[in-house]
Amino acid sequence: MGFASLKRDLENGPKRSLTVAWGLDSGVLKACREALDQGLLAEVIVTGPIDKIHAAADAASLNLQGFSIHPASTPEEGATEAVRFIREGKSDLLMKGHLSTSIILRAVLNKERGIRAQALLSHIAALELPTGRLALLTDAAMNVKPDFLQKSQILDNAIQFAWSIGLTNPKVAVLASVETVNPQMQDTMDAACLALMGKRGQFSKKAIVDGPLAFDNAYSKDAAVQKGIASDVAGEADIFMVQELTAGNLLYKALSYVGGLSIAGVIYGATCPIVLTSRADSPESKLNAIALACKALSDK
Ligand code: COD
Repeated sequence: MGFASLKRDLENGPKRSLTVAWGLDSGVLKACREALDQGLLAEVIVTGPIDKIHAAADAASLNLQGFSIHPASTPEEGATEAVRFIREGKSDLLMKGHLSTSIILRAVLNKERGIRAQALLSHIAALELPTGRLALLTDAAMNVKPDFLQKSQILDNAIQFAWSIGLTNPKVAVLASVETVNPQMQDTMDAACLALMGKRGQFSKKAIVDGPLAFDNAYSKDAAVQKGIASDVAGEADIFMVQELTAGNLLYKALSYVGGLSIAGVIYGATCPIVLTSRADSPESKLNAIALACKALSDK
């Protein structure tokens, strides 16, 4: 399954309502227009200054039929109001507009007015590999230096998410810089413990977890064979888990810019998936991220 077949699968499913927080970004509005036109969405609510949202739409020659604009005068207010639409059940999906990631995440995490569902929220990106299948990468954008408990929660979120988009019984590679356990490298110890948790069935859904694996032997069966590594996951990983944000973010951007892969990301663990795109993402990538979030809702 690649992004094209993921979008095709959604054609006959329910059309969702999506709310964009501080949506004065032509690229985001364009992706929403496309998602409405392709029948993924039934409506788009946008928070922010009405005149600037119209100006962003005009700059991209977009018509705003199917959009409703809810006024907000600061990014913080735009984020809080957008989260309120989700909390009150008036909209199904949340999307980041032209505001910093931490502002929308703080509104989502707010203890009284937020929309947390799981103990930990985490970022999950879907990558279309050169073979055409989707794999997930986590966490490249939310949890900076997770401790072991948080790593296990990040992995649990990714396993649940994989099942929700149809990657059942996912194979997980917990990445480190080497594939052997080295007591001087905490990441290798944590990866081995996560793999053992997988073997003991300690995650909320079934998965085959192996680690530590270096990226070469996680990605390529040949590389694993040449190093003499016997692994059910090598070359077939559905989930690549990194162990800190910097590593994940570098990998995400290298795969996108150097590797040319299509990548789309969401935050998982709130009451709905949150579409998180960056300004530099292509319109296609933004549309893929909306489709990914719709797909994650499709088992609900
Ligand atoms: N899941 C659930 N609760 C969380 C999480 C999480 N991932 N992170 C923090 N919390 C809770 C804490 O337990 C606490 O109760 C409250 O939220 C505030 O926690 P702080 O003080 O650590 O959080 P903040 O507000 O300083 O920062 C939280 C952010 C998510 C905003 C922060 O971790 C962050 O900025 N992450 C990186 C986001 C980013 O810039 N990504 C872009 C990289 S491309």
